[in-house]
This record gives sequence, structure tokens and C-alpha cells, in this order.
Amino acid sequence: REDLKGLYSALLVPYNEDGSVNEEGLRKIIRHVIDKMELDGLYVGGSTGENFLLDKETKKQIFDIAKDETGDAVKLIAQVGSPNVYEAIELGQYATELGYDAISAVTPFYYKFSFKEVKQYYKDITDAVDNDLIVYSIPVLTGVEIGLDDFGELFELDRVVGVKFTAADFFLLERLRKKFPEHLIFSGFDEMLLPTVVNKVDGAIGSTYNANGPRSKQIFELAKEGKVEEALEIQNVTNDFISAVLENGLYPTLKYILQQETGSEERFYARKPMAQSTDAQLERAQEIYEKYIK
Ligand code: SI3
Repeated sequence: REDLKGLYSALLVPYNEDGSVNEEGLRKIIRHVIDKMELDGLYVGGSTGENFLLDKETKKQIFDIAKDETGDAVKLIAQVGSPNVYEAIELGQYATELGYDAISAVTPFYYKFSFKEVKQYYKDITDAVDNDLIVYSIPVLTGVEIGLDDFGELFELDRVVGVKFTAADFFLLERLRKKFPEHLIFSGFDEMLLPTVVNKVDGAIGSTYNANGPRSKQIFELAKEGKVEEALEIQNVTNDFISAVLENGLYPTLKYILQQETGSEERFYARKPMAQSTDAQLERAQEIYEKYIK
């Protein structure tokens, strides 16, 4: 799936104060990512979209809006994973019918599933959904670690075409790349984009690319051309930005910046139980916005 390579926005979703989707705001973010950030695709239904706080109908609504606003302009990957595998299958079929280019599924979490159970989960999804699948591995949030040999078993499943690797384990990343040259590897931590590109990932999916797209694209392109020194300079500024964002709160800061960038009057709320931004966070977000993005 050469066509899936590239830089993706882990799509941020703005909510209204009552927890419903702010559709106008979401459409504006999508336009911003496509037209101004000029990214290659959208990863819809991920952590950044607060997906794991949503009911099934709202997840479908977001898939609908993203497809409707995007058309065929960029690639679309639908994250459908959930410990409820029946829901994952239904969402995978739904996104596939809508025309999503691929699906992705987080490793099942909460219960301590054995690897045999994790593998069965991916087999159940790929057997039932007529689309290619990217494993979403994010041990920092799920607690699920997958080793080299286990990745090999998942990659043997029909239609498992790669992994979104959101981890800082560069030894495992290097081993994966060497052993599975035909599978897609997407980098998941934006602050580590450069070293993952040096390790020859095929693309990256991240939250900060929604706002810091141009620098991220430069890092990606320069590193691919072997211009590591130049890429590092941009990664350094990028990481000043990401450090400030993480210190102030990832969601409040990105929501504030995207509200400003899209010229939206309505505040971009978080979905409960995620806390709403405080005045102090909003003030700091404005400073970060002015210093790094505006
Ligand atoms: O599913 C998604 O929304 C993502 O792709 C998440 C993405 O990997 C982000 N990870 C987390 C834990 O939020 C990163 O983009 C992350 O926000 C960024 O690297 C800052 O740490």
C-alpha cells in the first residue's frame, strides 16, 4: 500500500459544551489540515479525537463528516478499534462502505488480554471487514506491549498491512523495519519524528501536525533526503513547541490554537470526563500560538 505513505493528522475533534460534535468546527479543522497544513491524510477516530469517550453513533457521525468534507482530496484512515470487537467490526464495515482507504484498530485494552486473544481480535476484524488494517500500538495508554515475533504473527494475517507505532522503543522499531520491509510503519510520537524517519518509517500520524504541519513536513522530507542536520534544527524548534504544548495540556492548547487558526467563534470544548480549559491554560495557549504558529 504505497499509496498510504505520508504525514497524517491525528484528527482533533471539537465538541460543544453539551458533549455533542461541533460539526462546523470539525469541518473547518479538516479544511485547515488539507488546505493549509497540506498533509497527506487524516487519521479519524484516534486518541486525539477523544474517540474512546464516544458512543458508536457519534463515532459514525465523525466518520461521515470527515469523508463528506474530504471527498477524495487526501487519504482517510478510520480508527475503529475498541475492546468491544463487535463494535470494531461494525465501524470497520461502516467506514469501508463510506470509502475510507484503510482502517486501523487499537490493541484491545482494559482486560489483560493474552497475545492469543489480541491476535484473534485482529483476525475477527480483518475476516469481517473488506479493507486493509493498520495495527494501532500505543502501550503508554493501553498498557499492551507487542514484541517483534508477535508483530510478525499479526503481519501474517490477511489484510494487516502495517502498524502505527506510538512508542519510544527505537530498538524494536529498528528490528521491525529490518524484518518487515514490506509492511507500513507509521511513527506516532511527533517529538520523535526525525529519528523514526531515520529508521525509515513510511509515514507519521500525530496530533501536533494539525497545527505544526509545515515544520513537520520539512522534517519528514529533509530526513528522507538524508539531510539530518537541517531536519534536526527544525525538530528542535518543533520540540520547543511540543514541550510547551504538553506542559500546558495537549488538548486545551491544540484546541485553542485550532480555534484561532480556523477563525471559529465558538470555543472548542473537550468531551467529559476530559476537563475543560482553565483561563490560565487559555492565556498560555495564546502565548504558545503567537510564539510558534501564528
Ligand atoms: O490516535 C491518535 O490520535 C494519535 O495518533 C495519537 C498520537 O500518536 C499522539 N499520541 C498521544 C498519546 O496523544 C501524538 O501525536 C502525541 O500527542 C504527540 O506526539 C505529543 O506527545
